[in-house]
Amino acid sequence: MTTFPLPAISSQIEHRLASAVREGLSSRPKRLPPWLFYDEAGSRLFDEITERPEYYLTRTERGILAAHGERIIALAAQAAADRPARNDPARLRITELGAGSADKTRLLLAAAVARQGTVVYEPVDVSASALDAARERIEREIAGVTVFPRVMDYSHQFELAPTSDRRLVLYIGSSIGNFDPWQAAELLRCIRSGLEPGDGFLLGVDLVKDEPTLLAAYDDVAGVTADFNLNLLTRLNRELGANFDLDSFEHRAIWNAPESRIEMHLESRIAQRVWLNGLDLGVEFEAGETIHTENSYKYRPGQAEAMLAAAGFAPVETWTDAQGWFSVCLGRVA
Ligand code: AVI
Repeated sequence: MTTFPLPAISSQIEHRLASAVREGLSSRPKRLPPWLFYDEAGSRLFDEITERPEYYLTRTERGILAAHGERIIALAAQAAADRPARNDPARLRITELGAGSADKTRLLLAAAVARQGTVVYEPVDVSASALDAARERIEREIAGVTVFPRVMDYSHQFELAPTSDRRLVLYIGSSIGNFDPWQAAELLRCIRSGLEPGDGFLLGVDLVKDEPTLLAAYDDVAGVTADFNLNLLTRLNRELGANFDLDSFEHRAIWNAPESRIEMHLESRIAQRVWLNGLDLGVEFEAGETIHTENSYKYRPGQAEAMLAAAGFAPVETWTDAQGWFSVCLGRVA
């Protein structure tokens, strides 16, 4: 076997990546997990996607938070009638799963600062560099916010430092939609178990709508989503010494109505064999065969509240845009 020098990445991530790719490309049908999208280039491409006119999700959710941010903060801070507040008056701290660009979060942070003068913001992410960037940007841009970043893989374990504040945990941006229903249920239960009575949880979900609108959001005319999907192969070429020829793969977005999800695939245009040096693995593709790279579930009205209730949250209020495209639901730990 030829040895291939892998670039220096943390051994934990290297191991996780190697085993996910080996397992996914050896499966039938072939698949790769969506967390592989988010290397530096992929994170930048995702930010670009959120600015494409076809990707209605970000601006629709932002509109909901702009219209209802103050009420969301007020409800989250409100002491549950049957439970004493842990401090008086209840101070909120805002915890966000996935640091992202925090563009929409600033609406809630500003509402919290307006209500209580200052606020602690805890972005949670696996990437320390994403958290550093979030801290630097938010402390510079929003007066009154103190950022305590937490490096954590919240999909596996959710443990936060005890606080006398009431927490509002944000899981917005339709991120829950990238998990299969059983994984989503498990994740919500895991989050719930890390919270205390009276704490709030804000979930942003994308709703089912007409197929052309859904498909366009995941196959924009400028090709940014295609680049985002194909960048995954660039990452495997770089980090696992693979020889994927990007021109021989094509981005595909499919609406799977029975499963209520958009699927993203990478379709091989030709019959070919790809070699992954770092895994000492050869992978055969038939012409037209795909690698399934992402699911993005879309929900029906009422489904998000049912998911919250099943995980042990009492649904408090739901806000939806005028077109009925996106919902933000607040739940509270009973
Ligand atoms: C991060 N996640 C919620 C996005 C979504 O819409 O499922 C990822 C994405 N994939 C393609 N476009 C955006």
